Amino acid sequence: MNKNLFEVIVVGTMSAGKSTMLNALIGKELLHSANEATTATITRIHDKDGENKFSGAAYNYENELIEKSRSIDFEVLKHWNTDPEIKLIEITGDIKTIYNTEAELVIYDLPGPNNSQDDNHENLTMEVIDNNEYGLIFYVLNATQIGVNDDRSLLEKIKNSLQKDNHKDIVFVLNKADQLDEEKGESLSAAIKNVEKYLTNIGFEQPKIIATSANMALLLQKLINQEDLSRRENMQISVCDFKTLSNLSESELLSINNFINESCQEYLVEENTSPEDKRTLQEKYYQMGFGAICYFLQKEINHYNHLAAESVSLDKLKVFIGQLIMYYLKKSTMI
Ligand SMILES: Nc1nc2c(ncn2[C@@H]2O[C@H](COP(=O)(O)OP(=O)(O)OP(=O)(O)O)[C@@H](O)[C@H]2O)c(=O)[nH]1
Ligand SMILES: [Mg+2]
Repeated sequence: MNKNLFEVIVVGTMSAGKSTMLNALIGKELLHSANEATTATITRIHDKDGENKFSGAAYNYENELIEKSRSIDFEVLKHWNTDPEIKLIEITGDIKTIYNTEAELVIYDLPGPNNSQDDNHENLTMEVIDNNEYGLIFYVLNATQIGVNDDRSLLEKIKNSLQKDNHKDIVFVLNKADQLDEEKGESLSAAIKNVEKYLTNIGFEQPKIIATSANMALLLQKLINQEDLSRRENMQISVCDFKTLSNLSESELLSINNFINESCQEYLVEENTSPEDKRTLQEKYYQMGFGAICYFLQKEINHYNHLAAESVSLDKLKVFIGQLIMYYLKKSTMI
């Protein structure tokens, strides 16, 4: 196991919104998302604090580097993602929503396993989940298609893998909650209860379920970063009155609220922006479920940072004891 590696794995059925959720987390429309089987390759995103651009590299099935770019954008990634020769894309940049000091943080965007373009997707997904590194899995479900997509066998495999000595936790994200029509009887709380029942039946005990709308969260991030929105996007965000729900406990919700309050503090002191606006947008982003998503991510990374820091000081202690023994050995042979 690599001591410094912490993996965030985003997995789920085809078109559930995995790439969109990652874009909303990165705060940039980088990964290709569309309303059909879209992600065809594995993308690994490396978080490197302080980088002001995302750079990238693409590898073929023989693990040979075939393309490279110092400044990567949506178009380049879209092109690489549809290139049948490319199996793996590595990108590096600063993911500003996450603070990590010790971890080599890697985020995986995986293709939907029921993507008929490639039978191998489920195996690839399980390889990443089984690899025994520290990490967190976000399993994305489509709120409008509960029970339609047959992801039971994949969920069973994941549950079995997590039962072994696997260092990963799982959080379920019920995406596209904005598409439920409460007035037509499509209630979000009922959808959460359904998913909870579905997951408990498979064997997940007290699964954490967070409802969200990844594409609305992405639009909010674009506004926070002062990017221009298209006319359609402006319309979408102006009519969005989506309020999220989860099945989290009172104490978890309290911790999440504290996390949101602390995270929003920085906007009060930031210069050259209109602080109220940014703070309001950031709060909206968090209230859309991304507060809980960022909280769980940050909590795991903090715990991991602590572990990594302990193991670093343990290593230092070992070196020190070794040096001490050498010193006394030398001294005794001198006498
Ligand atoms: N209404 C709504 N649409 C969404 C949401 N999240 C994603 N979408 C849309 O759903 C479609 C699929 O999103 P992707 O992010 O490509 O889904 P994916 O899970 O990465 O798909 P694959 O990689 O092909 O498995 C896109 O058209 C998105 O714009 C959401 O929260 N609400
Ligand atoms: Mg995708």
